[in-house]
Amino acid sequence: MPSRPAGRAACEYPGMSTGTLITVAPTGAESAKAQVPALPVTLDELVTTARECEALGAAVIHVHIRDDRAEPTLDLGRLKDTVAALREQTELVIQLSSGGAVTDSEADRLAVLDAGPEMASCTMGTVNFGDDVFLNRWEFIVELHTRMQERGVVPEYEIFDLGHLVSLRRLLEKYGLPAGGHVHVDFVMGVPGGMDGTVQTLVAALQQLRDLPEGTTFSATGIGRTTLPVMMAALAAGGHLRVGMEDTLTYAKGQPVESNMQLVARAVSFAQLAQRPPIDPAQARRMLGIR
Ligand code: KMH
Ligand code: ZN
Repeated sequence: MPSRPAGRAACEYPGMSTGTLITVAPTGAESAKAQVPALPVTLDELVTTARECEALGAAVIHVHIRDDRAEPTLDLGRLKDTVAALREQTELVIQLSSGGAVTDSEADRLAVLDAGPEMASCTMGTVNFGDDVFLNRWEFIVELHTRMQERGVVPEYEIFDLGHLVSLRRLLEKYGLPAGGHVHVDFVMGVPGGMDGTVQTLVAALQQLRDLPEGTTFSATGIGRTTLPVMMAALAAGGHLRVGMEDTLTYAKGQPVESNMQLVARAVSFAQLAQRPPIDPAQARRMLGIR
């Protein structure tokens, strides 16, 4: 098993307020392998990426998988194989996407939990998604949340718009805390149709976070050109980071991303500069309430 990379935060959570949780989202469901050859789409590519990102400082992996034609899939057998391989070859917290692609059915998205992840995403509302709609009906959210409670799967609540925080508050008030008792949200900023990726919007989201249970933590990811401002603002606000090729394909103007490792390495550098070094997977599990 990989050992803690140099520069990891040594302190524990809570009281570990200086550490940064880095999540890598290496694949997503939106980009085509033909257009983005560096995208990890096979199980081998995914596991190799995961190992390398863990060695650099990632603690959580947000997983979307692809089929033999590199198309997004929620095939349960493949998901189970993916969870098993990542569990065997890394110590990363495995967070399966229950969002899938905008074309996936609610039934398939709920069945993701049958693959036995320790964590899964749970998007808190519908959002325009470029030319598409990412549909998340209230009844579906409630079903996902309660199934996760029953199975001990810890959610990461995905917030694409400010109203999603209102829904999260309502969800927790009506249906109780998630498995493990800790609330962690991820602000996905800069999606065309969702909240924009600016400091001002992050501040507005943080105001609303105050209405959530004490101790709620957040990470943030800025899509595309909002990657850097969101990363720096999140660090400054005491938040955590999600980076990866699901969200970012351009490293700098005119410079395509070469690999997920490049993005994780940059996040680690920023976190260290901010004197909030990355936490390791064991610390992440304690922070997130994963038993
Ligand atoms: N691919 C998006 C439609 C999630 O992973 O939970 C949904 C998404 C969110 O990426
Ligand atoms: Zn995702």
